[in-house]
Amino acid sequence: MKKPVLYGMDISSVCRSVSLVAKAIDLDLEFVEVNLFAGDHKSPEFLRMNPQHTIPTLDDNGNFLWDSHAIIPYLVQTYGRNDDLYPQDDIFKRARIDQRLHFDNGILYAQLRKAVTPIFFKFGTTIPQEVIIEVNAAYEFMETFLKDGLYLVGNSLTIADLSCAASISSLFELIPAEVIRFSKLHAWFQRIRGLPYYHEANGRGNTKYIALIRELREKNAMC
Ligand SMILES: N[C@@H](CCC(=O)N[C@@H](CS)C(=O)NCC(=O)O)C(=O)O
Repeated sequence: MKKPVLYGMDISSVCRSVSLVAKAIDLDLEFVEVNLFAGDHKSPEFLRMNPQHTIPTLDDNGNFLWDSHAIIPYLVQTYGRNDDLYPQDDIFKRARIDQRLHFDNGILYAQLRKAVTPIFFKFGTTIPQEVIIEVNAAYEFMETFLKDGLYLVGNSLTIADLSCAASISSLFELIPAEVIRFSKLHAWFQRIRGLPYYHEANGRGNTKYIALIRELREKNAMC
């Protein structure tokens, strides 16, 4: 059996969330860079794996899977030494984790895309006001999720935290969250940042991502 291969880019939040989970379960993934700017994801070889041409895409010995929110539970269930990050027997806890994964995909990641699309593709320099409003509403929801526990589902780290943290790390840089209003959210994020593998799996790529956005904003302002 070969080790699973992750196709992606380290600047992409949804790829970083898979890297966070892989590190959390101590899984040795092979990482293959797919340069979206060069169109690698539209090559016939890539389209054979993932006709939807998105990263991250996983190749687990010829089983191809895409969407980070499907890849992450798959990796924990297949390669995790235990089910702490995604419990099998506590069906309701697992359902709440799934809900947070959908929250990440449908709200956090969706808004992050809306925030950066004008900058990447439309020579924009600012983040649309409606996105700022939606993201603040999402911060508010997360503050509520954290009302009764240290993590997004209860008092232990789960894949919901790792998935949302990758999006939040980028959103916090682009749309800062007020510290007093969102104190639980900030404390939670500090907890995630304290994980020994955080920097390698997410922090480094996020810094590159934010630097790229800053550079593009400056360039677009000169157009
Ligand atoms: N919900 C998906 C989003 C995947 C996605 O849209 N990835 C972007 C990069 S961050 C992409 O591959 N875009 C290229 C394309 O859609 O052609 C996930 O969580 O994996």
